[in-house]
Amino acid sequence: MRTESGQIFRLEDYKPSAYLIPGIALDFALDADETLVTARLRVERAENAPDNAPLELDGDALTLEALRINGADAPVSSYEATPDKLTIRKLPEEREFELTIVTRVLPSSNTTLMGLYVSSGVFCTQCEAEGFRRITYFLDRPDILSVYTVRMEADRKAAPLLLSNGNPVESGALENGRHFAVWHDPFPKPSYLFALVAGDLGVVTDSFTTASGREVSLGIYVEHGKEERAAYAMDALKRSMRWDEERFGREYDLDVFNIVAVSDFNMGAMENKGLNVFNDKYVLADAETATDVDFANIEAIIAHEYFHNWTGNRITCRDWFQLCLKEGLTVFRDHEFSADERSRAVKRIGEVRALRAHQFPEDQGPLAHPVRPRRYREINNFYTATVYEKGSEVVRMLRTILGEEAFRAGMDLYFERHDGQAVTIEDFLKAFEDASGRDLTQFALWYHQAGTPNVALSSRYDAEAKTLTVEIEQSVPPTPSESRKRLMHIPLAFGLVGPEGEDLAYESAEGAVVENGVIHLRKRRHTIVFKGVNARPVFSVNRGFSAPVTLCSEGRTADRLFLARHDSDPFSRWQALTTLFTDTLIAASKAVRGGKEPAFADDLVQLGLDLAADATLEEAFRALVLTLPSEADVAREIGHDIDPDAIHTARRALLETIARAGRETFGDLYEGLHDNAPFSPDARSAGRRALRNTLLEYLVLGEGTPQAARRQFDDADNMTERAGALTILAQYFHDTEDGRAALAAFEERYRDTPLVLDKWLQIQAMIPSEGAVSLVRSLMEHPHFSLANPNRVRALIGTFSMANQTAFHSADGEGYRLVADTVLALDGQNPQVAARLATAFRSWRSLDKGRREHARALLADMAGRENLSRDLADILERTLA
Ligand code: 0A1
Ligand code: ZN
Repeated sequence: MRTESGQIFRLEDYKPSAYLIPGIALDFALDADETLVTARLRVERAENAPDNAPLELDGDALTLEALRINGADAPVSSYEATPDKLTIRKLPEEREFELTIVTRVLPSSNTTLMGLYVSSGVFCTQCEAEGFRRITYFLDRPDILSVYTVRMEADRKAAPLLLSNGNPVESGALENGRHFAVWHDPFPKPSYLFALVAGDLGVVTDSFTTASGREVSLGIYVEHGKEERAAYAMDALKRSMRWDEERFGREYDLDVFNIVAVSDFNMGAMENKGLNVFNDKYVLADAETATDVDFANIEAIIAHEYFHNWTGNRITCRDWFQLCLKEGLTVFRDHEFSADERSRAVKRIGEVRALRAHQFPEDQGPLAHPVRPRRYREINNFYTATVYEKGSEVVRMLRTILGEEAFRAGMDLYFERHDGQAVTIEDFLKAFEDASGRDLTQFALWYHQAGTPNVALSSRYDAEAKTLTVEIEQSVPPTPSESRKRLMHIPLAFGLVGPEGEDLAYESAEGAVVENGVIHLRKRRHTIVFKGVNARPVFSVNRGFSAPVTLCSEGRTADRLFLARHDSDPFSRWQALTTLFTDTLIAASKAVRGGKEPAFADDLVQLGLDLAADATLEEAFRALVLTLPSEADVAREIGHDIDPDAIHTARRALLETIARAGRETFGDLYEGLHDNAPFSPDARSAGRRALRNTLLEYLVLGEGTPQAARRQFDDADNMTERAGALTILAQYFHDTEDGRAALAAFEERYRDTPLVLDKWLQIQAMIPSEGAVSLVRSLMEHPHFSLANPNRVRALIGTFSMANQTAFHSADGEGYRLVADTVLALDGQNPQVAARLATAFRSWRSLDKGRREHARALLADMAGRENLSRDLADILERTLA
């Protein structure tokens, strides 16, 4: 494990490397206990580099076995090797030379899941961001691009399959039951994209013919017996490959494309060139074991990793500060893919909900950082919602500002200009400036400045003059180490909604640049006068969530009720309703705290019922309409002195109010949605199931008995409906016979299906009862649970900390203690996952005084421990600062 180090890396300190490594040949003698790695590096002194610059190679927990320079053993006095660095001071005079480095690594005792490790008997690697240095000493930075040739040998029985990046070259038998394979990747790549997999796995194969007629062999490798569950992933892969050709003109470039699913993985998946490695949760799916959300995630992540082949691999990052260059852009691409494959409106609402749930709290708390950070202590802590999701929003705004055509021209220029390079955000933006002739200087602040901008807005209509005057003001709140903010370029899509719901025309707009339905906010304050507006409109703004801002507009409830029913933009309809629900929940929470009964307006409840029953709307949209803002959503909007118990009580009261009002309608709707068609994971069918599950919760609450949920649980022929029913039984009836029986039946049925048992953990981790902490502690003793597997930890402890507000924030501090204990126990094994779990504390300052004190004490206690990993120390320090 890496030890704590206070070193801070800064963007402005970037220097090109004095040495390059254009080629590397790696040889692995694979053995789970002890693997010997022989790396032959072709090293070149960079032009302009001083002759005598020492060569400093990165390492992490390495043991050097041998070092040769141009084939001869290096004299001991010419170098210095520690587990985390190899410094060679005496080097040949020539500009080019060869280094041979032999290291010894220990795969089976590698619990960090970085570098070379073993997952369920399969050797695999994870090198992003800095895992390659756990395999061999190297210039482990993304601007060092090398052509890789990889030879592996292993026991043939234990590892009949030997995979690496690129194309297969050669394979054959060796003595003692061993065999070997050689792979060659012709595309120069950074070390973080290196991968190797060796083991005994089953496979699903297929092929894809590219637009220019090249045949690509596709393989998805999974545990034996699980091949059928990889069919959907294969289908998603082929659709992704076609889509990237059609939408971005990008073709695949190798003869093979392989995906391997492993069960121990720190993140979702990894885009290694030609050999994507996946968390099996994002590959395996069928009706019996996966929910519709799982299917959608698989489609999105398969696409995401595939799209990285161009945005990330062919064009990569100059340094890790540029992480959003590949991640924000690739998330944008996968969002667009899913929008094209499914319902665009529903997809957009989902994206915005996720952005608000994960990125907004990050941007508004102690861990806030710009989309392109300027400093870091541990890069692994920057795989954040800000870099990924806000990074994607920034690319989306770029498209809104430039328009589809100029955006595509900019992308084409970017691909053409930078193929094979390691570049920066400045290079990216320059391609769009050059392709469109626009100046993006002010827009670039979205990459450089942290914090969620606020936009305040008011409007008035003058019937006589036929003008609508809109006042808009922007402000960006201070964030850690950035107290003064500059004005942003905020593109706000809008419409003037007329009495019949149609968008009203206007003759002219003065006071800001307004083009193609978008207001370009660039100054602090704009007064925009729309002239020639024939009727009083309702101003609909930030349509489609065109800018990731918080909007504060005058609270005209009647206007919101109107927009929710009539706006032509479905996102805005949903947004209007959500704002109404959120405001009413904030008011109700206040009432509860003041000892009063919460009350809800009839017209709002009726609006919810009407939209839910509106057969002209897609079912998935109607399900979203009935999904109230979560407790965390309401807490975030309240923002300070939060009492999660009051929010819970208020939300429950609103659920019950709607349930009572809608009892009959919901019953009919629910029954009407049932069909006997065989299961299909398509978006339309998924939407029907989503609506059924949402209705089921209201039915159960309206009736006050678990019968309907029990029936759905028993009759379900797919996981979406079974897990949906179980969630409701667990939430509301966990201490009754029905709840207990359903949980036990589910456990029994899926005893041997780990990914499904994770759902069982997850569902229980969300139960908002007094006994929640002890239930989770007891589940940690369950044979299925293990701290060594990130999926188990996320399912139980991650869910508890993110989706069980009353229990995590329990007033006695025991929820915090549970998470803190787990974080500390995990840190010695897997610092990355421990650090990520610790981010659950990031909003601690916004809670009420008692909770704040408990959280502060625990954070301080953790931060004071000895031997914390750099990952965890960094998160704790920033959270407390
Ligand atoms: N580049 C991957 C994310 C990723 C990052 C680090 C990892 O190491 C544990 C693994 C995956 C992606 O964006 O999908
Ligand atoms: Zn990615």
